Amino acid sequence: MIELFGADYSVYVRSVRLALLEKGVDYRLVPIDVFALGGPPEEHLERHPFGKIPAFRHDDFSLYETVAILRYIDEAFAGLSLQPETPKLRARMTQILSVLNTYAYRTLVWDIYVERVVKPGEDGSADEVKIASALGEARKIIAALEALTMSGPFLIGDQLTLADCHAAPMLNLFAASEEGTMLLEAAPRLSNWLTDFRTRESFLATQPVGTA
Ligand SMILES: N[C@@H](CCC(=O)N[C@@H](CS)C(=O)NCC(=O)O)C(=O)O
Repeated sequence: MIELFGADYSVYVRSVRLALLEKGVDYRLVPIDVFALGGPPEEHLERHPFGKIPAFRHDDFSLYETVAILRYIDEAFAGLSLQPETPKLRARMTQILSVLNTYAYRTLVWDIYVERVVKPGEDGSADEVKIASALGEARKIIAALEALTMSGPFLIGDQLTLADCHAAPMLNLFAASEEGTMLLEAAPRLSNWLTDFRTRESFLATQPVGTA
């Protein structure tokens, strides 16, 4: 029995859902609202001491941190392998995962997407200073990811990997901002990969409810 604790709007939760679907592993999404007034529910803090989503449980084995969960899913279950065999390609995949976590998430999702797309829709206004000061870093991130994107249908060439599962939800949100559209135009390999990935069954099946 697999339980994934989180919310469908979360890019990190979606990465895990993509890996589960691509592996063909059944799971139950248990809704957790980490942004609730008063903070994450007390019982969630026992699963995840930092109060983030996702958290994961397979029978009596509990885990948090998305990359650890992604690797576990790939290694604990049969099905398509989502990690390259060779040391060099495996290192490239890990490098992309690390760039996404360390640099991309905060800048692309919070500093740009949330400010430009989410806040105005909530009757707030975008923090233009925050967006403007994130743009240089965003340009660097997109250029780095473009340089790491290999030729072929996936980020690591011919093999669908955990890097695709983790990158697609984040870049999909970033692309919804005008800054994202503009920066992705200068990254043709990455843009083509994103356009193709958006048509995958797993991606369509994990669309957050209420979004197109
Ligand atoms: N290092 C965590 C990051 C997860 C994360 O930041 N999740 C976001 C949602 S996409 C979250 O829980 N945010 C709540 C908060 O920051 O309070 C991981 O790899 O799983």
